Amino acid sequence: MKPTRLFDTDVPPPTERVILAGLLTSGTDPELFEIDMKEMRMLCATAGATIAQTVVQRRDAPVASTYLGPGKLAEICELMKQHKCKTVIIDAQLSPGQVRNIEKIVEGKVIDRAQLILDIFAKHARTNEARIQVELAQMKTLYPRLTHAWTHFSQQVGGIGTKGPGEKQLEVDRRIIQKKISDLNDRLKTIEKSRATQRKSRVGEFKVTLVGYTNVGKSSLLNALSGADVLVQNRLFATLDTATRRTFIPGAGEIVISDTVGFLRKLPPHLVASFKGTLEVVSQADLLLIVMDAASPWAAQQLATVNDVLADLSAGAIPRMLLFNKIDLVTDPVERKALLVANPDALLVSALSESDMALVKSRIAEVMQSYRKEAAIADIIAKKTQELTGWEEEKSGLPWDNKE
Ligand SMILES: Nc1nc2c(ncn2[C@@H]2O[C@H](COP(=O)(O)OP(=O)(O)OP(=O)(O)O)[C@@H](O)[C@H]2O)c(=O)[nH]1
Ligand SMILES: [Mg+2]
Repeated sequence: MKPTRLFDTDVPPPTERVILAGLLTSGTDPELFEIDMKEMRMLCATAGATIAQTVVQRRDAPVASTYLGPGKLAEICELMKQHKCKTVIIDAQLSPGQVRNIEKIVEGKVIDRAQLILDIFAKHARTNEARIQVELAQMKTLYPRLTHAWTHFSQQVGGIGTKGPGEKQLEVDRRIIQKKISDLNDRLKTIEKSRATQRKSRVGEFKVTLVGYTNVGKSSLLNALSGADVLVQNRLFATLDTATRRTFIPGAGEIVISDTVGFLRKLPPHLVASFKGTLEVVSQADLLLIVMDAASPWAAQQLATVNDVLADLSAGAIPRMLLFNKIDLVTDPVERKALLVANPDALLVSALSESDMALVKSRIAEVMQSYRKEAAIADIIAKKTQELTGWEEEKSGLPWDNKE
Protein backbone atom coordinates (compact mmCIF):
# COMPACT_ATOMS: atom_id res chain seq x y z
CA MET A 1 0.00 0.00 0.00
CA LYS A 2 1.34 3.44 -0.90
CA PRO A 3 1.85 5.39 2.33
CA THR A 4 -0.30 8.49 2.71
CA ARG A 5 1.57 11.77 2.62
CA LEU A 6 0.81 14.91 4.54
CA PHE A 7 3.02 16.90 2.19
CA ASP A 8 2.58 16.95 -1.52
CA THR A 9 6.02 17.05 -3.08
CA ASP A 10 5.07 16.22 -6.66
CA VAL A 11 3.45 19.44 -7.82
CA PRO A 12 5.67 21.41 -10.20
CA PRO A 13 6.57 24.86 -8.90
CA PRO A 14 4.58 27.78 -10.24
CA THR A 15 6.48 30.94 -11.14
CA GLU A 16 5.40 33.29 -8.46
CA ARG A 17 6.15 36.98 -7.89
CA VAL A 18 7.28 37.71 -4.35
CA ILE A 19 8.65 40.50 -2.17
CA LEU A 20 11.97 39.67 -0.48
CA ALA A 21 12.63 41.32 2.89
CA GLY A 22 15.64 41.39 5.22
CA LEU A 23 16.55 43.01 8.51
CA LEU A 24 20.02 44.44 9.11
CA THR A 25 20.39 44.86 12.86
CA SER A 26 23.21 46.86 14.40
CA GLY A 27 24.79 43.63 15.69
CA THR A 28 24.97 41.99 12.24
CA ASP A 29 28.08 42.11 10.08
CA PRO A 30 26.91 43.92 6.88
CA GLU A 31 29.07 41.57 4.79
CA LEU A 32 27.39 38.47 6.23
CA PHE A 33 24.02 40.15 5.75
CA GLU A 34 24.86 40.68 2.08
CA ILE A 35 25.82 36.98 1.73
CA ASP A 36 22.55 35.94 3.32
CA MET A 37 20.50 38.19 1.05
CA LYS A 38 22.36 36.99 -2.04
CA GLU A 39 21.66 33.41 -0.99
CA MET A 40 18.01 34.29 -0.44
CA ARG A 41 17.85 35.60 -4.02
CA MET A 42 19.36 32.32 -5.26
CA LEU A 43 17.00 30.29 -3.07
CA CYS A 44 14.01 32.25 -4.43
CA ALA A 45 15.14 31.60 -8.01
CA THR A 46 15.66 27.90 -7.26
CA ALA A 47 12.18 27.70 -5.69
CA GLY A 48 10.66 29.22 -8.82
CA ALA A 49 9.96 32.69 -7.44
CA THR A 50 10.58 35.99 -9.18
CA ILE A 51 11.48 38.82 -6.83
CA ALA A 52 9.35 41.86 -7.65
CA GLN A 53 11.16 44.03 -5.10
CA THR A 54 13.66 43.67 -2.25
CA VAL A 55 13.08 45.55 1.00
CA VAL A 56 15.78 45.99 3.66
CA GLN A 57 15.10 47.44 7.09
CA ARG A 58 17.82 48.78 9.40
CA ARG A 59 16.95 48.55 13.08
CA ASP A 60 18.83 48.04 16.33
CA ALA A 61 16.99 44.76 16.99
CA PRO A 62 14.04 42.76 15.60
CA VAL A 63 10.53 43.53 16.89
CA ALA A 64 9.58 40.58 19.11
CA SER A 65 6.04 40.08 17.77
CA THR A 66 6.53 40.87 14.07
CA TYR A 67 10.33 40.71 13.44
CA LEU A 68 10.17 43.76 11.12
CA GLY A 69 8.87 47.15 12.33
CA PRO A 70 5.23 48.18 11.77
CA GLY A 71 6.12 50.93 9.27
CA LYS A 72 8.16 48.52 7.12
CA LEU A 73 5.41 45.91 7.21
CA ALA A 74 2.84 48.50 6.11
CA GLU A 75 5.19 49.43 3.26
CA ILE A 76 5.51 45.73 2.30
CA CYS A 77 1.69 45.42 2.32
CA GLU A 78 1.48 48.35 -0.11
CA LEU A 79 4.23 46.92 -2.34
CA MET A 80 2.49 43.56 -2.44
CA LYS A 81 -0.69 45.22 -3.69
CA GLN A 82 1.26 47.30 -6.18
CA HIS A 83 3.18 44.33 -7.60
CA LYS A 84 0.23 41.93 -7.25
CA CYS A 85 2.27 39.63 -4.98
CA LYS A 86 0.67 37.26 -2.56
CA THR A 87 3.84 36.29 -0.74
CA VAL A 88 6.62 37.96 1.21
CA ILE A 89 9.79 35.96 1.81
CA ILE A 90 11.74 37.06 4.89
CA ASP A 91 15.38 36.22 5.57
CA ALA A 92 14.82 35.07 9.13
CA GLN A 93 13.92 32.14 11.31
CA LEU A 94 10.40 33.17 12.34
CA SER A 95 8.31 31.75 15.15
CA PRO A 96 4.77 30.56 14.36
CA GLY A 97 3.43 33.59 16.26
CA GLN A 98 5.52 36.01 14.23
CA VAL A 99 4.35 34.40 10.97
CA ARG A 100 0.75 34.76 12.08
CA ASN A 101 1.16 38.40 13.09
CA ILE A 102 2.98 39.39 9.91
CA GLU A 103 0.43 37.60 7.72
CA LYS A 104 -2.33 39.66 9.29
CA ILE A 105 -0.52 42.94 8.58
CA VAL A 106 0.66 42.23 5.02
CA GLU A 107 -2.52 40.35 4.12
CA GLY A 108 -0.54 37.65 2.36
CA LYS A 109 1.57 34.59 2.87
CA VAL A 110 4.83 34.74 4.85
CA ILE A 111 7.74 32.38 4.16
CA ASP A 112 10.96 32.35 6.17
CA ARG A 113 14.39 31.03 5.19
CA ALA A 114 13.89 27.57 6.71
CA GLN A 115 10.58 27.10 4.95
CA LEU A 116 11.99 28.21 1.62
CA ILE A 117 14.86 25.71 1.93
CA LEU A 118 12.44 22.96 2.94
CA ASP A 119 10.30 23.76 -0.08
CA ILE A 120 13.29 23.41 -2.40
CA PHE A 121 14.31 20.14 -0.75
CA ALA A 122 10.75 18.86 -1.20
CA LYS A 123 10.87 19.67 -4.90
CA HIS A 124 14.31 18.14 -5.45
CA ALA A 125 13.83 14.94 -3.43
CA ARG A 126 13.96 12.02 -5.84
CA THR A 127 14.55 8.86 -3.83
CA ASN A 128 12.27 7.38 -1.24
CA GLU A 129 14.79 8.11 1.49
CA ALA A 130 15.25 11.77 0.55
CA ARG A 131 11.50 12.24 0.44
CA ILE A 132 11.04 10.73 3.87
CA GLN A 133 13.88 12.85 5.27
CA VAL A 134 12.41 16.04 3.85
CA GLU A 135 8.92 15.15 4.94
CA LEU A 136 10.16 14.50 8.45
CA ALA A 137 11.95 17.85 8.57
CA GLN A 138 8.86 19.60 7.20
CA MET A 139 6.66 17.98 9.80
CA LYS A 140 8.93 18.96 12.64
CA THR A 141 9.54 22.51 11.41
CA LEU A 142 5.98 23.26 10.42
CA TYR A 143 4.30 21.33 13.20
CA PRO A 144 3.88 24.30 15.53
CA ARG A 145 2.34 26.23 12.65
CA LEU A 146 0.04 23.47 11.46
CA THR A 147 -2.34 23.73 14.35
CA HIS A 148 -2.78 27.49 14.43
CA ALA A 149 -1.66 29.48 11.47
CA TRP A 150 -2.50 29.75 7.80
CA THR A 151 -6.18 28.97 8.15
CA HIS A 152 -7.06 32.39 6.79
CA PHE A 153 -4.81 32.10 3.72
CA SER A 154 -4.31 28.47 2.95
CA GLN A 155 -7.32 28.35 0.67
CA GLN A 156 -6.71 31.63 -1.10
CA VAL A 157 -3.05 31.44 -2.09
CA GLY A 158 -0.94 28.74 -3.66
CA GLY A 159 2.62 28.29 -4.78
CA ILE A 160 5.80 28.46 -2.73
CA GLY A 161 5.41 27.37 0.83
CA THR A 162 1.99 25.88 0.30
CA LYS A 163 3.56 22.50 -0.27
CA GLY A 164 2.32 21.77 3.22
CA PRO A 165 -0.70 20.11 4.66
CA GLY A 166 -4.08 21.09 3.27
CA GLU A 167 -7.03 22.37 5.22
CA LYS A 168 -7.99 18.85 6.19
CA GLN A 169 -4.69 18.18 7.94
CA LEU A 170 -4.99 21.42 9.88
CA GLU A 171 -7.95 19.86 11.61
CA VAL A 172 -6.03 16.71 12.36
CA ASP A 173 -5.09 16.56 16.01
CA ARG A 174 -1.57 16.54 17.44
CA ARG A 175 -1.51 12.82 18.11
CA ILE A 176 -2.04 11.92 14.46
CA ILE A 177 0.80 14.21 13.40
CA GLN A 178 3.07 12.80 16.06
CA LYS A 179 2.17 9.31 14.91
CA LYS A 180 3.14 10.35 11.38
CA ILE A 181 6.50 11.62 12.63
CA SER A 182 7.14 8.35 14.42
CA ASP A 183 6.10 6.35 11.31
CA LEU A 184 8.51 8.37 9.17
CA ASN A 185 11.25 7.77 11.74
CA ASP A 186 10.54 4.02 11.60
CA ARG A 187 10.73 4.00 7.80
CA LEU A 188 14.02 5.86 7.94
CA LYS A 189 15.39 3.36 10.45
CA THR A 190 14.54 0.49 8.10
CA ILE A 191 16.39 2.21 5.26
CA GLU A 192 19.33 2.94 7.56
CA LYS A 193 19.52 -0.73 8.54
CA SER A 194 19.89 -1.78 4.93
CA ARG A 195 22.57 0.87 4.52
CA ALA A 196 24.41 -0.55 7.52
CA THR A 197 24.50 -3.90 5.72
CA GLN A 198 25.95 -2.25 2.61
CA ARG A 199 28.47 -0.51 4.83
CA LYS A 200 29.60 -3.80 6.31
CA SER A 201 30.46 -5.01 2.84
CA ARG A 202 32.62 -1.91 2.43
CA VAL A 203 34.66 -2.41 5.59
CA GLY A 204 38.34 -2.31 4.72
CA GLU A 205 37.85 -0.16 1.64
CA PHE A 206 39.29 3.32 1.47
CA LYS A 207 36.37 5.75 1.69
CA VAL A 208 36.57 9.25 0.23
CA THR A 209 33.66 11.70 0.60
CA LEU A 210 33.04 14.98 -1.22
CA VAL A 211 31.59 17.65 1.05
CA GLY A 212 31.06 21.38 0.76
CA TYR A 213 28.74 24.28 0.18
CA THR A 214 25.91 23.84 -2.29
CA ASN A 215 26.61 24.45 -6.01
CA VAL A 216 30.43 24.34 -5.68
CA GLY A 217 30.80 21.36 -8.03
CA LYS A 218 30.80 18.27 -5.78
CA SER A 219 28.74 16.17 -8.19
CA SER A 220 30.82 17.41 -11.13
CA LEU A 221 33.95 16.24 -9.31
CA LEU A 222 32.39 12.85 -8.53
CA ASN A 223 31.61 12.45 -12.23
CA ALA A 224 35.05 13.62 -13.30
CA LEU A 225 36.90 11.43 -10.79
CA SER A 226 34.87 8.25 -11.19
CA GLY A 227 33.18 8.46 -14.57
CA ALA A 228 29.81 8.57 -12.80
CA ASP A 229 26.81 10.26 -14.34
CA VAL A 230 25.07 11.97 -11.43
CA LEU A 231 22.91 15.07 -11.88
CA VAL A 232 24.85 18.33 -12.20
CA GLN A 233 22.91 21.58 -12.28
CA ASN A 234 23.60 25.23 -11.76
CA ARG A 235 21.17 25.53 -8.87
CA LEU A 236 21.16 25.11 -5.12
CA PHE A 237 20.61 21.67 -3.62
CA ALA A 238 20.63 19.72 -6.88
CA THR A 239 21.89 16.70 -4.92
CA LEU A 240 19.89 15.37 -1.99
CA ASP A 241 20.98 11.75 -2.15
CA THR A 242 24.33 10.21 -1.52
CA ALA A 243 25.74 8.74 -4.72
CA THR A 244 28.61 6.31 -4.13
CA ARG A 245 30.92 5.01 -6.84
CA ARG A 246 34.07 2.91 -7.03
CA THR A 247 37.04 4.25 -8.85
CA PHE A 248 40.65 3.26 -9.41
CA ILE A 249 43.48 5.39 -8.09
CA PRO A 250 46.65 4.67 -10.08
CA GLY A 251 49.39 3.30 -7.88
CA ALA A 252 47.11 2.92 -4.84
CA GLY A 253 44.13 0.77 -5.77
CA GLU A 254 40.37 1.07 -5.63
CA ILE A 255 38.47 3.61 -3.54
CA VAL A 256 34.83 4.19 -2.75
CA ILE A 257 33.91 7.82 -3.42
CA SER A 258 30.66 9.51 -2.32
CA ASP A 259 28.86 12.73 -3.16
CA THR A 260 26.71 14.48 -0.53
CA VAL A 261 23.99 17.08 -0.08
CA GLY A 262 25.39 20.63 -0.11
CA PHE A 263 25.58 22.87 2.93
CA LEU A 264 24.31 26.43 3.34
CA ARG A 265 24.43 29.06 6.06
CA LYS A 266 21.53 28.75 8.51
CA LEU A 267 20.26 25.37 7.31
CA PRO A 268 17.10 24.49 9.23
CA PRO A 269 18.23 22.35 12.21
CA HIS A 270 15.52 19.73 11.63
CA LEU A 271 16.77 19.30 8.10
CA VAL A 272 20.34 18.56 9.18
CA ALA A 273 18.97 16.16 11.80
CA SER A 274 16.79 14.37 9.22
CA PHE A 275 19.72 14.01 6.82
CA LYS A 276 22.08 12.58 9.44
CA GLY A 277 21.58 9.06 8.07
CA THR A 278 22.48 10.10 4.52
CA LEU A 279 25.41 12.07 5.87
CA GLU A 280 26.92 9.00 7.58
CA VAL A 281 29.25 8.78 4.60
CA VAL A 282 30.78 11.95 6.00
CA SER A 283 31.48 10.74 9.53
CA GLN A 284 32.72 7.36 8.26
CA ALA A 285 35.06 8.64 5.59
CA ASP A 286 38.80 7.96 5.65
CA LEU A 287 39.37 11.17 3.73
CA LEU A 288 37.13 14.20 3.15
CA LEU A 289 37.51 16.18 -0.05
CA ILE A 290 36.28 19.60 1.03
CA VAL A 291 35.15 21.38 -2.11
CA MET A 292 35.12 25.17 -2.31
CA ASP A 293 34.09 27.51 -5.13
CA ALA A 294 37.32 29.29 -6.11
CA ALA A 295 35.31 31.96 -7.92
CA SER A 296 33.14 32.84 -4.92
CA PRO A 297 33.99 36.02 -3.02
CA TRP A 298 32.53 34.34 0.09
CA ALA A 299 34.82 31.31 0.16
CA ALA A 300 36.10 32.04 3.68
CA GLN A 301 32.57 32.29 5.12
CA GLN A 302 31.52 29.16 3.24
CA LEU A 303 34.46 27.25 4.67
CA ALA A 304 33.44 28.36 8.17
CA THR A 305 29.93 26.99 7.58
CA VAL A 306 31.33 23.70 6.24
CA ASN A 307 33.54 23.37 9.32
CA ASP A 308 30.54 24.02 11.60
CA VAL A 309 28.42 21.35 9.88
CA LEU A 310 31.33 18.88 9.92
CA ALA A 311 31.80 19.42 13.65
CA ASP A 312 28.05 18.88 14.04
CA LEU A 313 28.41 15.55 12.24
CA SER A 314 31.39 14.53 14.45
CA ALA A 315 33.60 14.64 11.38
CA GLY A 316 35.87 17.50 12.44
CA ALA A 317 38.91 15.28 12.99
CA ILE A 318 38.81 13.26 9.74
CA PRO A 319 41.80 13.87 7.43
CA ARG A 320 40.87 16.38 4.76
CA MET A 321 41.99 17.74 1.45
CA LEU A 322 40.84 21.21 0.41
CA LEU A 323 39.90 21.59 -3.26
CA PHE A 324 39.22 25.04 -4.71
CA ASN A 325 37.11 24.01 -7.70
CA LYS A 326 36.06 26.13 -10.71
CA ILE A 327 39.57 27.61 -10.86
CA ASP A 328 39.06 28.03 -14.63
CA LEU A 329 36.76 30.92 -13.71
CA VAL A 330 39.56 32.69 -11.83
CA THR A 331 41.67 34.11 -14.61
CA ASP A 332 43.56 36.73 -12.61
CA PRO A 333 46.90 35.20 -11.48
CA VAL A 334 47.00 37.56 -8.48
CA GLU A 335 43.66 36.16 -7.26
CA ARG A 336 44.93 32.59 -7.73
CA LYS A 337 48.06 33.42 -5.76
CA ALA A 338 45.97 35.02 -2.99
CA LEU A 339 43.90 31.82 -2.72
CA LEU A 340 47.07 29.74 -2.31
CA VAL A 341 48.59 32.14 0.22
CA ALA A 342 45.40 32.01 2.31
CA ASN A 343 45.12 28.20 1.91
CA PRO A 344 48.63 26.82 1.41
CA ASP A 345 47.55 23.16 1.54
CA ALA A 346 44.72 23.56 -0.96
CA LEU A 347 44.65 22.31 -4.54
CA LEU A 348 43.32 24.73 -7.15
CA VAL A 349 41.39 22.60 -9.64
CA SER A 350 38.69 22.52 -12.25
CA ALA A 351 36.34 19.58 -12.62
CA LEU A 352 36.59 20.31 -16.34
CA SER A 353 40.33 19.61 -16.49
CA GLU A 354 41.59 16.04 -16.89
CA SER A 355 45.09 16.92 -15.69
CA ASP A 356 43.63 18.50 -12.53
CA MET A 357 41.67 15.33 -11.86
CA ALA A 358 44.85 13.29 -12.32
CA LEU A 359 46.51 15.58 -9.75
CA VAL A 360 43.67 15.04 -7.26
CA LYS A 361 43.99 11.28 -7.77
CA SER A 362 47.75 11.37 -7.19
CA ARG A 363 47.17 13.28 -3.93
CA ILE A 364 44.58 10.71 -2.87
CA ALA A 365 47.16 8.00 -3.69
CA GLU A 366 49.71 9.74 -1.41
CA VAL A 367 47.19 9.82 1.45
CA MET A 368 46.34 6.14 0.88
CA GLN A 369 50.02 5.17 0.87
CA SER A 370 50.71 7.07 4.08
CA TYR A 371 47.67 5.34 5.60
CA ARG A 372 49.03 1.97 4.59
CA LYS A 373 52.44 2.81 6.02
CA GLU A 374 50.83 3.83 9.30
CA ALA A 375 48.70 0.70 9.30
CA ALA A 376 51.77 -1.45 8.53
CA ILE A 377 53.75 0.20 11.36
CA ALA A 378 50.82 -0.28 13.75
CA ASP A 379 50.70 -3.91 12.64
CA ILE A 380 54.42 -4.41 13.26
CA ILE A 381 54.15 -2.78 16.70
CA ALA A 382 51.18 -4.99 17.56
CA LYS A 383 53.07 -8.12 16.44
CA LYS A 384 56.25 -7.13 18.34
CA THR A 385 54.21 -6.39 21.47
CA GLN A 386 52.57 -9.77 21.19
CA GLU A 387 55.91 -11.49 20.66
CA LEU A 388 57.44 -9.73 23.66
CA THR A 389 54.47 -10.52 25.88
CA GLY A 390 54.56 -14.10 24.69
CA TRP A 391 58.30 -14.21 25.33
CA GLU A 392 57.83 -12.71 28.82
CA GLU A 393 55.15 -15.28 29.58
CA GLU A 394 57.30 -18.05 28.21
CA LYS A 395 60.29 -16.73 30.17
CA SER A 396 58.33 -16.74 33.41
CA GLY A 397 57.41 -20.31 32.63
CA LEU A 398 61.04 -21.40 32.05
CA PRO A 399 62.42 -24.05 34.46
CA TRP A 400 65.52 -22.02 35.50
CA ASP A 401 63.23 -19.15 36.55
CA ASN A 402 61.80 -21.41 39.23
CA LYS A 403 65.05 -22.85 40.40
CA GLU A 404 65.44 -20.68 43.48
N1 LIG B 1 33.36 26.62 -14.83
C1 LIG B 1 33.19 25.58 -14.03
N2 LIG B 1 31.95 25.20 -13.68
C2 LIG B 1 31.84 24.12 -12.87
C3 LIG B 1 32.97 23.39 -12.39
N3 LIG B 1 32.51 22.39 -11.61
C4 LIG B 1 31.17 22.50 -11.59
N4 LIG B 1 30.76 23.53 -12.35
C5 LIG B 1 29.37 23.97 -12.56
O1 LIG B 1 28.83 24.38 -11.31
C6 LIG B 1 27.44 24.06 -11.23
C7 LIG B 1 27.17 23.23 -9.99
O2 LIG B 1 27.79 21.97 -10.15
P1 LIG B 1 27.35 20.69 -9.30
O3 LIG B 1 28.36 19.63 -9.57
O4 LIG B 1 25.91 20.35 -9.54
O5 LIG B 1 27.53 21.28 -7.83
P2 LIG B 1 27.18 20.57 -6.42
O6 LIG B 1 28.20 21.03 -5.44
O7 LIG B 1 27.04 19.12 -6.60
O8 LIG B 1 25.79 21.28 -6.10
P3 LIG B 1 24.56 20.76 -5.15
O9 LIG B 1 24.35 19.31 -5.38
O10 LIG B 1 23.43 21.61 -5.64
O11 LIG B 1 24.97 21.11 -3.75
C8 LIG B 1 27.10 23.34 -12.54
O12 LIG B 1 26.54 24.29 -13.41
C9 LIG B 1 28.45 22.86 -13.04
O13 LIG B 1 28.49 22.71 -14.44
C10 LIG B 1 34.27 23.82 -12.79
O14 LIG B 1 35.31 23.29 -12.43
N5 LIG B 1 34.31 24.92 -13.61
MG1 LIG C 1 25.44 17.92 -6.30
